[in-house]
Amino acid sequence: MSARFLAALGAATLGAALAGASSAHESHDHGTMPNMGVPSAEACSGLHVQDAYARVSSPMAQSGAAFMILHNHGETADRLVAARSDVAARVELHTHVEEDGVMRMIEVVEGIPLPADGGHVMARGGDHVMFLGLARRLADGDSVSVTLVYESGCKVSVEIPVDLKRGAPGGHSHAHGHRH
Ligand SMILES: [Cu+2]
Repeated sequence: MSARFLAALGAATLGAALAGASSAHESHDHGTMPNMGVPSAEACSGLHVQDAYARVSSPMAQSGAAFMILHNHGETADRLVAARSDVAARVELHTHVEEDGVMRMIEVVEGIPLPADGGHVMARGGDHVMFLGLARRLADGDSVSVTLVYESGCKVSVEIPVDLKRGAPGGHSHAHGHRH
C-alpha cells in the first residue's frame, strides 16, 4: 500500500467520521426538540439581567452592541445560546479575542455558560450581544427590545436603553480601531 493511498484513506475515514458526527448532532437536535416544551415562568424566574445598555460607535453605524450582567439564581446551570431582536437583521453573541496583537471579535457559537447560582459579565472589550445590520438608527435615550434565549428553553425579554455616554472600562479601548 502506498503512502499516498494510506493518506487518502485516512482523509476519507476522517471525512466519514466528521459526516457521522455532524449528522448525529443534527438528529440529536431534532430529537430533543419535541420534548423540550416551554419551561414554566417560575423555572425561568431566576434568570436576571442587570445593568444592560446598548451603544453604537456613531450615529450612522450599521451595527451596534449591548452589554449586561447575566445572573442565574436558579439551582441548575444554564447557557445563553442566542439573542433576538427586531432592531437588526442579525443578532449574534460575540466575544473579543486577541490575534497577533489585534483585538478581533468573533461569534460565540457555543453560547455563554451560566453556572447554577452564578453569573456572567458581558462588558466592553469582552462578550456582547451584537446587532448586525441595524433596522434603524440608535440614539441616546432610545431603547432596544431584546429576547435572550437560554439552553433550557427560557426566553427573557429585556428593554435595553441606548446609552452612548457610558465610558469604556479602562477608558482607552476605543483607541485601538475596534469600535462598536
Ligand atoms: Cu461584536
